[in-house]
Amino acid sequence: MEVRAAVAVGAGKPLEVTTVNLEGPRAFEVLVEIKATGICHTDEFTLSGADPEGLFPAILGHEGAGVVVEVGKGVTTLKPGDHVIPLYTPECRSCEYCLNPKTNLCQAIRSTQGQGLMPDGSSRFTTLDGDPILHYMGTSTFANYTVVPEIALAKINPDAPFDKVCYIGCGVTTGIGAVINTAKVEIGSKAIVFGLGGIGLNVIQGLRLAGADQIVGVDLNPAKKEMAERFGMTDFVNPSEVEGDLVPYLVNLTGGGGDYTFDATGNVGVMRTALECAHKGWGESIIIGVAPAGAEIATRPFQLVTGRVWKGTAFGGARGRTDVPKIVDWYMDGKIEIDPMITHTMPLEDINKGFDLMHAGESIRSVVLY
Ligand code: NAD
Ligand code: DAO
Ligand code: ZN
Repeated sequence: MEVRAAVAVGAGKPLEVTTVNLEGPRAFEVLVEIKATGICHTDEFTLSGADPEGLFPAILGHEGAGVVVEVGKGVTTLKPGDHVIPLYTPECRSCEYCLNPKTNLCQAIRSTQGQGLMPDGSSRFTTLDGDPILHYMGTSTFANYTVVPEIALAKINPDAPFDKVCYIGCGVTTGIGAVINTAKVEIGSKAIVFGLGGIGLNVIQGLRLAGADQIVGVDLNPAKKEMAERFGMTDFVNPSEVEGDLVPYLVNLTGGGGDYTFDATGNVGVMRTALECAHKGWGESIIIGVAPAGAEIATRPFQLVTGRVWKGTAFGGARGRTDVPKIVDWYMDGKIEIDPMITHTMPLEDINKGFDLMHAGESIRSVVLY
């Protein structure tokens, strides 16, 4: 079938909105009509060429929501009409990783997904001339129809609005999950969050949900303060306004350091600061941000010897088919908020404007509506 898609034709080039061919689902695959998709910093990371795994031409997008149109042979858990969120971290429930409660990094289709291919090693997308176009993160939600493996689809409440819950496909789950699944924050904790963008704001609302007492937000952009306060931030720090070293300032502000600190910037210097302002003896620092290719983190080992812990998290430690439907229900029950974070919407034809808004620091989330 012919579908409309925004194709990433090369690093640093704008997406080209065009018509492409999409082959139907093969065995254990599902054709999904995408109704809405968020534009995440990670799409920008790949499009910019900074992503060492970035491949072109490809159809990017990993924060979508839509409806099942057709299922391939062998699909048993989904049927046409089901509402779904595609998962860039699948959950096969049978690989060595899925069977280990310590991780959410299902490896069932990891190698082909990383190559921009479906699990059988081929692509379903081609140009109208028949040249292959690669998938991205197993999801390719910058197309109005996409084919996704069954194990990479979470079935969700059919009453949930696509234009809001698409954000649960990455930002919401990553931020809230980092607090609940990775850090396992306790009631009364003190926390410091670096970067108050689409991920950091969700870390903040996760901390509020977990009952943290003090939630310090750190961002160079003062325009981020108001929204972060709305989601539960208790103190705002702009590093450019702090005289002297930021670490002792934050340690003093939190009465000894954060019980939990989070990097949601992707800057390795910030990651070091986040580790070092975690509380001596027990503070844990969680890396969420994805750093540029080749970047390395550093600290003095004595920081760890004296009890600080460095951790990382992917997709908030969530097991998508199990956890994403629950997070959609939390939204439907009013336990978490999403609407104010969707600051801009646009048709697919204007998707490059969504990237421009991100570059200008003007949006939290832009959502493409099909
Ligand atoms: P964003 O651009 O919306 O937000 C980043 C924020 O960090 C901005 O508000 C910016 O002003 C602030 N910032 C930048 N440099 C800073 C500094 N030196 N000190 C303080 N604040 C600074 O990005 P986002 O969508 O929130 O994503 C954040 C990071 O998380 C990115 O690196 C992204 O790739 C990554 N990410 C990781 C996962 C995961 O599973 N681990 C999932 C999605 C996104
Ligand atoms: O299992 O090796 C693996 C792949 C893990 C991918 C995790 C991706 C999380 C970070 C990228 C940000 C996604 C938007
Ligand atoms: Zn698995």
